[in-house]
Amino acid sequence: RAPSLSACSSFDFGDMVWFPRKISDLDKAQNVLMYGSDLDADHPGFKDPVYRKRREQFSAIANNFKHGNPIPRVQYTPEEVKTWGTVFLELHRLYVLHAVPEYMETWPELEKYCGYRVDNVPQLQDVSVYLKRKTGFQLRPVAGYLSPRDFLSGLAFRVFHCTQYIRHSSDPFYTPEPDCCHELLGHMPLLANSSFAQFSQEIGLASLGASDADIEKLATVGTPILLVCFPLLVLFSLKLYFFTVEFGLCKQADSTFKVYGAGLLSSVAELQHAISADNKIKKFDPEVTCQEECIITSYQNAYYYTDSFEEAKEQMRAFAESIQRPFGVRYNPYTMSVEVLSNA
Ligand code: TIH
Ligand code: FE2
Repeated sequence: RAPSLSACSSFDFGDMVWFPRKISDLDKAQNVLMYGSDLDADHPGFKDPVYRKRREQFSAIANNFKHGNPIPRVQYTPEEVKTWGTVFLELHRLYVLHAVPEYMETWPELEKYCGYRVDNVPQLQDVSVYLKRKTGFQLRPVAGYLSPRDFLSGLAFRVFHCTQYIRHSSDPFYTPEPDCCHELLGHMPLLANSSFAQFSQEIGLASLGASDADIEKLATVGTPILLVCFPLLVLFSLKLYFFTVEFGLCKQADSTFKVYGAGLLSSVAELQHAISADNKIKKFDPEVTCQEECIITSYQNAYYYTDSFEEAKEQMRAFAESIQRPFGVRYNPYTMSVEVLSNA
């Protein structure tokens, strides 16, 4: 398939939007979209003044953070540790049955090096040091939902933006926004897997170069496939990210489905929902999946599977290559920077 390049044929390099070129540029790409410390009305913590106050402390840590700093340690309250323990215990039962083997493989190291225990919330700094050694990923604290553009840009540098606060105690089994249970239990075990780490970085690199204005406009108009072009990169990368890294499944040799999506691996309620709704599980196909709606505050309408991470990666790559960007990007690991190459 050769996508139409109509909307980008007259690209002028002077029009290129800003995006981070070196890892420290991520300090300038920190737009929090929702929640942050000013919680929205449908958030379970909205009416709880103690929770809101507490969230301000976490926002301050994230807002003051600069690349290269250690991530400040947090003393979690007994109530917070209790919530963590409830989520941890219940999920653990489900992981044994439903998590992909790659997820289970890294658990022992997280227990050994990062303090993963039912009575302890692991510290982001410890996890960051561990991941850096293992797959080159590092963590950055963030105050709430980061704009998709900024979040995906981080992945291009093997930086994962991580919330540090914990969900409200009233609903441990589902929360509408990411929290440390989601990051630590959902994402970290797989970021310690080198194939998965590579996959995550490639999604990030594929997303670089479109403006937020383009995304807004195109997201509301819908995404006719004929207009596939680089301004859609962020939107498409986001959808592919969402239905793989957040909600993906892998089909096993025995034809059962196992879960690797972090949004499922951190929610007892949605995990149970997904694995019991066979008719909602569809084969991952970037062309189809990038048209699916991402639902943020409740369960997904559909979940997508591949036969392996490698397959997801190959499909993602082929799709990213089919969308021609007027410039190329290449990551230089020695300088931790993105080089922009002219395609002309
Ligand atoms: N719903 C997830 C949970 O309850 O753990 C958190 C999120 C996943 C994806 C976005 S928010
Ligand atoms: Fe997530």
